[in-house]
Amino acid sequence: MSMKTEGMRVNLIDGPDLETQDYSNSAEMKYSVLQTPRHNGKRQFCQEPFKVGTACLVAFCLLLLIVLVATIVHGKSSSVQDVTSGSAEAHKQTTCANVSELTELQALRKEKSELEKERSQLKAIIAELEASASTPVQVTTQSSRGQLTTKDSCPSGWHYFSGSCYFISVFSASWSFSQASCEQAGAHLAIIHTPEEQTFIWDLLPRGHWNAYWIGISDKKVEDDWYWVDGTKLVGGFWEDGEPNNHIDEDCCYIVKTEVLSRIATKSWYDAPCDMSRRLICEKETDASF
Ligand SMILES: [Ca+2]
Ligand SMILES: [Ca+2]
Repeated sequence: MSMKTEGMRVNLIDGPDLETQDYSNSAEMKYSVLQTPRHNGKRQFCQEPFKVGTACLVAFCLLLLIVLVATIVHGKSSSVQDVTSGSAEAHKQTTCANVSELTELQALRKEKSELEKERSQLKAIIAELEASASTPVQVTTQSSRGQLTTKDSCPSGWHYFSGSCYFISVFSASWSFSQASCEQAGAHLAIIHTPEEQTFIWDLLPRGHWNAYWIGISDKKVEDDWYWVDGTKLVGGFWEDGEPNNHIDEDCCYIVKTEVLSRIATKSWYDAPCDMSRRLICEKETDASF
């Protein structure tokens, strides 16, 4: 192998050094110039995929890391939200339970207050009735049969008419409470059958703005089917014009004696809600003992 050939072989293997290469030989220079780019291009061609792959791998790892971090953060956030939401729901339920208990407590207190008020009223009624019953007096009056008699007697504060004594209260109570109060005294709410009896009671009542007194009749069981407290059915009655009208669920009857003088005894009955607080008229037959 000649020196020239050997030089060309070296150039083929190691590549030319363009700065130190002696290009005096034009053919050698031409060969070197032609070969060098091809040699470098092959290197770059081989290195580019690796660089791209590495970059992609790094980018993928970064993306994976970002996703991982985001997942952890989101998971923690969700957990915090779940805990917060659960705590809020528990707090809400506790608050609702407390409000319910408070409402129930207030209702019980109100009911207790009303019961205490009724108890106080009942005590006053019983005391008044017992006081009147403890001092019976002999009454000489004219019976319904027109005969004078001394056997009919009424307690102090009670008024005799035709075999019965009548008590007019100054206190007020519901219809049921009034009937119970009369029963405590061995009486009942007044049962009125005749215009004379109605007029007698009417004359006992003081006039007032709306002085109203329970009597012993109601249509609690069947609407517009009025019965006395002794179980007998009402016949007729002394209703005000337009009454009874059951205007606001009205099942109990009272007598009204207003300051208007034109109102008369035989048109003085009204129906009204039984839980209204009114004065009352008790009646007791005189053949029973006080
Ligand atoms: Ca009614
Ligand atoms: Ca009415």
